[in-house]
Amino acid sequence: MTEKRPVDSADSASKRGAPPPSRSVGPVMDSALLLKLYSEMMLIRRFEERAGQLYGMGLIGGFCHLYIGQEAVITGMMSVAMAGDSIVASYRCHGHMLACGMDPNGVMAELTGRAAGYSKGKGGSMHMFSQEKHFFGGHGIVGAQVPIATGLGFAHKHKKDGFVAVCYLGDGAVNQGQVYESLNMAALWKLPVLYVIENNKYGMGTSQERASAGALHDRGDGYGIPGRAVDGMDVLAVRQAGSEALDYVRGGNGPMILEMMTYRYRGHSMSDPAKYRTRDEVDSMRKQHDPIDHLGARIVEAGIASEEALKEIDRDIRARVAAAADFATSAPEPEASELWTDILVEA
Ligand SMILES: Cc1ncc(C[n+]2csc(CCOP(=O)(O)OP(=O)(O)O)c2C)c(N)n1
Ligand SMILES: [Mg+2]
Repeated sequence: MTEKRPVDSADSASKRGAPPPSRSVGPVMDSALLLKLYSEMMLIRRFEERAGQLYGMGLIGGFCHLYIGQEAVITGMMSVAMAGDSIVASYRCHGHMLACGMDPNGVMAELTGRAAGYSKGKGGSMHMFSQEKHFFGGHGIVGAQVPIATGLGFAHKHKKDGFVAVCYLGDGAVNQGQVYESLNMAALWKLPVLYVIENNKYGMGTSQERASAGALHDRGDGYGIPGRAVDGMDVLAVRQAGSEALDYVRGGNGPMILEMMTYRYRGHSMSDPAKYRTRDEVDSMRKQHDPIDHLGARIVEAGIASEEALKEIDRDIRARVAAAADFATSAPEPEASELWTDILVEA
């Protein structure tokens, strides 16, 4: 429960309103760590590609929002979180679940609506939970995860368990009113909550620049919540900023905001005409900033692994994802009687 994920922690000496100065998160060229980060990002990429294929084949129903392009954010953050920290995300959450350590078979089976899925096939893409991995959804209402994370932060503070709540929200969600009610309470009661804005530049078909005034990481200014922008396409930059921010929040200083500058390559959901951006824009992001290619090149340059070795990792991951897809398409559907379960909890 209190096991720390592989983190190089550092002391936190910041005051509210003054985020800690940059510190190194340890030897950046730690070979095993770099390969682990590479594999974890690749697992999310291949899983999402496969989910997109299954959707196209009609094997996944309802909504499905792919995380392709944004893998460095959750991978870097989870590499510096503690195993008991609570994680809450939006509907673009498959990557978050995998990075939390949830089983790809169970996640894929939920996508295909099978009884072996994390929500017994009744939640689908946007509504999966794992108490064991401290993953609290998966939320289809834009911004709904923010008060939930704030409540989880309240619980961590009340229980004095040393854990924090990490809330992932989109650039579009930042304009929701409930976000500000949450920020106010989190700052007022110094709750251990880290708000991670995944600024992928678009909220459905609306560009963030057209929809939002000011810098998103400054949205906590009025409450004295420090905020910082981070290169969300660079897993090591995410890791470093995440480590510092988690130290700050865990150190009893109250909440903090990180704005991850990232990009989604695929459409908002599976039915997106993509008329709001050019193909050139997407291609140039992929070519110049892809988080997996970028880390792969660093690994090869540093002589940590050859290109062939990286391909081998990819082959293993593809096989693992193919097995998850086979499982998810052959596992039984829920019994009709399940329609009447998990509707109401009587306390
Ligand atoms: C309260 C609410 N309003 C509107 C919607 C419809 N909607 C779904 S996703 C979305 C855009 C959100 O964009 P962002 O927060 O940037 O997240 P991203 O999809 O980019 O990950 C909207 C408006 C919704 N689900 N809930
Ligand atoms: Mg967005």
